[in-house]
Amino acid sequence: MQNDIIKTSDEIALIKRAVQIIDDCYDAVLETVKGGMSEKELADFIEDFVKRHGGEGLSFDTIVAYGAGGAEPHHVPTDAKLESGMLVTIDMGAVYGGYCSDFTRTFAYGRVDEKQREVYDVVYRAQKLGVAATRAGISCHDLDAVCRNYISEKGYGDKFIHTTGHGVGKLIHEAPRVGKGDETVLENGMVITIEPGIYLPGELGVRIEDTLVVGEGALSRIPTELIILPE
Ligand SMILES: [Mn+2]
Repeated sequence: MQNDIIKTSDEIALIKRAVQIIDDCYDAVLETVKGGMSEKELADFIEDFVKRHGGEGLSFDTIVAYGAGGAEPHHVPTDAKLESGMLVTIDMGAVYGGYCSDFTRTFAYGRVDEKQREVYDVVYRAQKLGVAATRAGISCHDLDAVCRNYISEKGYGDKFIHTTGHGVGKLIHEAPRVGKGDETVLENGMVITIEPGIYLPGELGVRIEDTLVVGEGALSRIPTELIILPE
C-alpha cells in the first residue's frame, strides 16, 4: 500500500536510518558552528553532510534561524551571522531509501539570558510530555492538547502557533495531523513528529522536534536538554 499511515518494519528501518544520518549531522553541526558563520553557510554545511553520509537528499529545505529569526517557524536562512547570546534553531531532515526524517533542536551560543532559558524550559517540558503521551490509543487531538495545555498553563498558549506534529513517511508531511480536531487514534507502527514551539516575534523562538514510532518512542539519540555551546 502506498503511504499507509501504519508503516511496515521495512519502512521503519529506512526511517530510522534517515534519523541516524540527521543525528550524526547534528553532532557535526555542533562541532562546526562558530561565531560569524551565517545561517546560509550552516544550511549548506547540513545539505553537504547529508549527501556525503548516505542521504539521497534533504526531506525539505533546512531551516537555520538565529536570534529573532527563530520566531518565524518557517524561517529561510539568510546572511545573518551568529553572535554570542543567540538561540539557534535548526530544523532538518534526510531522505534515505525514499523515506524521510524530521528533527529540530534549539541550542544557545555562548550564553543564555533568563528569558531564553525560561522559554526553552517550557518547550522542553511540553515536548517531553508529548513524547511520553505518544502511544497506541490516544487521539491526535488529545496528544496535541497534552503539549498545548502545558504551554498555555505557562502563559505562552498564543505563542504556540502551529500543530504539535504530523505523520512522516515517503512524504515529510503525511497523515495523521497531530493537531486540534484530528480524531485519528494512534496505533503501533504509525510514525509521527512531536514538535512544540514558542515564538516571540522580534525576539526569539524555540522548537524541539523528534520523529517517533508509536510503540517505540523517539528515534533520535540527541538529548533535548538545553546545550549552551561555548564560544
Ligand atoms: Mn516537522
